[in-house]
Order: sequence, then structure tokens, then C-alpha cells
Amino acid sequence: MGRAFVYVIVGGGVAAGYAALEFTKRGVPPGELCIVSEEPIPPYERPALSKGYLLPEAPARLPSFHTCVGANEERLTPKWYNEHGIELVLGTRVKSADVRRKTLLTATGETISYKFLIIATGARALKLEEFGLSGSDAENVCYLRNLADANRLVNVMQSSVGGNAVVIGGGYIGMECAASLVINKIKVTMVFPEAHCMARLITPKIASYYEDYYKSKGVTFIKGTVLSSFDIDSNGKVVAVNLKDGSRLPTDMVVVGIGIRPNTSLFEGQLTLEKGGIKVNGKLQSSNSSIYAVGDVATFPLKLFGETRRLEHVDSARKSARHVVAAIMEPDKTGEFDYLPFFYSRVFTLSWQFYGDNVGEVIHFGDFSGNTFGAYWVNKGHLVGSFLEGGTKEEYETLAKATRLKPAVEDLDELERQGLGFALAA
Ligand code: FAD
Ligand code: NAD
Ligand code: ISD
Repeated sequence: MGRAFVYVIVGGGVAAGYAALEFTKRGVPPGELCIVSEEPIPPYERPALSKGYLLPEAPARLPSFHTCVGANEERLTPKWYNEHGIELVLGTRVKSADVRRKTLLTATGETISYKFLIIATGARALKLEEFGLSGSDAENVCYLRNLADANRLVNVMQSSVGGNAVVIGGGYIGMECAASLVINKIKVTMVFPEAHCMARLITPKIASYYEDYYKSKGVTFIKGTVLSSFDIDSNGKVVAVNLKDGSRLPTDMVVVGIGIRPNTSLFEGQLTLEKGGIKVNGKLQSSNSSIYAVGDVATFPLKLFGETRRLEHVDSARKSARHVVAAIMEPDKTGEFDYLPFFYSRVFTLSWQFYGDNVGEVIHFGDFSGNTFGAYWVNKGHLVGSFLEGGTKEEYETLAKATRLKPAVEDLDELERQGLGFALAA
């Protein structure tokens, strides 16, 4: 059995939702677009899962955060897809792809063929087992990638109120979940191997601000070590976390956020991969001219910095998705994807934004004993990256504009003195 479409998107996450909206804006006729997704629900704004979804009071729930509300665009409900003649094949994993025949085979045995394929399979959470550890299947060990994980985390949190949690990993998931756990009245210990939190992105000085803030909320940090094993009771629940440094942390629950792997396996051996993702050109087209890739799974040329990157953030998923649709539907009118990396987070009353690249010398500015401070990264005499905590909408916009311009920086002391003023003048 088989069906044929002009456009098929494999994966039904953030990028798929934004691509669907763009297809309709560009007038795709009904019946030409199909989205196949392992998830049983239409695309939603994944960032909500570690923020509003975990709140103890008035939590965010679907359908309120279907794409594309995160970019203040239309909310695409199942009815919307239906009205636009977009075929949603949900709860269905694609188990193999044949790029020569231009077909996908689903786990239900259906063959779906395409003229153009967009790979939007995102990424999966790394499991402890991949680091030689065990215990991921214990009933109070939680990961967070999709709605099913979020529902599980909510249930485990609700039965741990007043108790303790250990958060493994000091990256984005670790920091955002730790904040949510605190808000749910759970005492948190964070464990990670680096010297400070968010080591992939921020400086020790910025990290120290956030760690102090978290400590003021009762969070304990255990750094420079990793988990060695869990103590699991006869009911299959973790009761304590043992660390390599010899310490033992009794706990009611565990959250694990130790990074991701892009979902490339369908195409390994068929398409060129680079930096862990599907390699695409400036039109987001893979080594096969009928196949494109966007979002977390795509390694694309970052024109601004003259190198290829794979990014794991929602803005890049949204913008690459919009661009790919333009590149497919109007190839002659569409230039190369020219993206300024943008990452952000919001926890407690904190809120930061980052633009560009975090390489080169770092100049901090602002008031680290107050609420508004930031940093610039200067590489080869040019400003290439910027970070701001507690900025206004206008300040963030200014920072984004200035970072894209990569202005020359002659005097680092002067840059430090000017702080945000430098971006305003750029
Ligand atoms: P995804 O949104 O992950 O979608 C991939 C889809 O493909 C999924 O539906 C998956 O089930 C499906 N799929 C995979 N393989 C198959 C297959 N074989 N067959 C069928 N379907 C398949 N970024 C930020 O910038 N800010 C944030 O605050 C932020 N918060 C986040 C919070 C959480 C909890 C998580 C997990 C991520 C967060 N991110 C954030 C990252 C952001 O959500 C991702 O960068 C974004 O979702 C990537 O979009 P995507 O469409 O590429 O992948
Ligand atoms: P991450 O890469 O941000 O952090 C992984 C962390 O795992 C590292 O900081 C490290 O401390 C830790 N780690 C690695 N190996 C370990 C080990 N063996 N034992 C203990 N700790 C170990 O990944 P994440 O936090 O899992 O986030 C997953 C994905 O979700 C990422 O793609 C991220 O971009 C995305 N996300 C983004 C946001 C945001 O942008 N605000 C929020 C949530 C999630
Ligand atoms: O996707 C990302 C991310 O989360 C980062 O911190 O890319 C960056 C790089 O790792 C650094 O620019």
C-alpha cells in the first residue's frame, strides 16, 4: 500500500510546524503536503515543555502551544491542517528511507513517496546507558524531549513534592528543569562534570551569577563529577544517586539532561553527514537534490562566520523551516540561508538572550550585583557574540542588530566601559 505527495516532511516537531505554515502562505494546493511524525499530536512549541508545562499552577497545556504561537503566528490545530488539506500521519515512525526510489516506509507498513523531502527529525535525548550506566528505565528517572516525557515528569514531580531531586547535567535541560523543580517545592541537587553550569555557552563569571541565584533558591551544586550508579529499591524506584567522587545522594526522583543526538539514522549511508547532522548547502539542500534538512538535524553553512554549524535551538528550527519552503517553492527567488544564531532561556524571574558566536576574548559589562549584565565576544578584532541578562525588548533587538554587523572593536577597555552603549552606537 502506498501514497504519493509532492512534499513530505519527516518529523512533526517545531520545524515541521513552521514549514507547514510557510507552505500555506506560499499557496501549496490541498493534498500536496504530508507530515509523518512519530509523535501522536501535531507540531507544538517544544520549549514550553521545560517551562510553562511544568508549573504547579495554571500550567501550559495543549492545544494552547501548538506551533506557530511561539513566533506570534497562527496556532496550527488539527483542524487547521485538515482545512488546508495537509495530510498528518501521526503516531507513525518512519522506519526506513530509500532516497533513490524517493520513498519512506513507515512502521505501519505504508510506503509514502515524495517529489521533495524535508528531513525535520530533530534529535533524541542521550541516555545514561550510552555512557555505560544503567537505570534509565527506573520509574522515577525522567528525561525531557517530548510531550510523553513531560507528562511523566509532571507525574513524578507531583509525587515528590516536599522531597528531593537530583538533576544530572548542567546544560539547558538541567538548568530549566532545576528551576521548575524548585517552583514545585522540591529540593534540588545538580550534578555535572564541568566547573560551571551551561559550560557550552556562558563564561565562568556569568555562570557564577546564575549558580548564586539558584543557590539562593535552595539548589545545591556538585560540580566536576558524574553519576556512577543508582540505588534502586524493590519497586524499581531510585532511592539514591551514587557519584564517582564517592558521595551518595538520597533522592525521590532524578532528571537527566546530558545532551542530544540528531536523528540521522534513516539517512546514514545515503546522504552526506557532517558534525553529527545531515549536511546541507545554503538552500538547505542535502547531498541528494530532492532532499532538504532543517532544525536540529541539519548542519548548514553559517554564512556570517564562514563555517558549517548544527544548532539545537528553536529560532534556528523556525527560520530554517521557513527558508527551506521558500528554497523549494521559489528556488530562483530564494538566496542562501543567512542566519544569526539566537539562543534564549527564561527561568524564575531571570531571562537572557545570546546572539552570534561565543569565541574569542570575552568582555563583561553591566552590573553583576544587580539584574542587568552581559558579555561580548570579540574575535579577530570584531564583535562576534553578545549575551544579555535582564534586557528590554529594545535592548535585545539592538544587540542582535549590532552582532550581525560584526563591528570592529579597537579597544577592549573602551568596549567594557561602553557596555550596551557600544551596541547602540554600532
Ligand atoms: P523536534 O522539535 O525535536 O522535532 C522532531 C520531530 O521528528 C519529533 O516530532 C519526532 O518525534 C519526529 N521524528 C524523529 N524521528 C522520526 C521518524 N523516524 N519518523 C517519524 N517522526 C520522527 N530551544 C530554544 O531556543 N529555547 C528554548 O527555550 C528551548 N527549550 C527547549 C525545551 C525542551 C524541553 C527541549 C527538548 C528543547 C528545547 N529547545 C529550546 C530546543 C528546541 O526545542 C529544538 O531546537 C527544536 O525543537 C528543534 O526542532 P526540530 O523540528 O528540528 O526537532
Ligand atoms: P546540553 O548539551 O545543553 O547539556 C548537556 C549537559 O550534560 C552538559 O552541560 C554536561 O553538564 C552534562 N553531561 C554530559 N555528560 C554527562 C555525564 N556523563 N554525566 C553527567 N552529566 C553529563 O543538553 P541538554 O541540557 O540535555 O539539552 C538537550 C537539548 O535541548 C539541547 O539541544 C538544548 O539546546 C535543548 N534545550 C534548549 C533550551 C534553550 O535553548 N533554552 C532549553 C532546554 C533544552
Ligand atoms: O546549539 C548550540 C548551543 O546550544 C551552543 O551553546 O550551539 C552553541 C555552540 O555549542 C557554541 O556556539
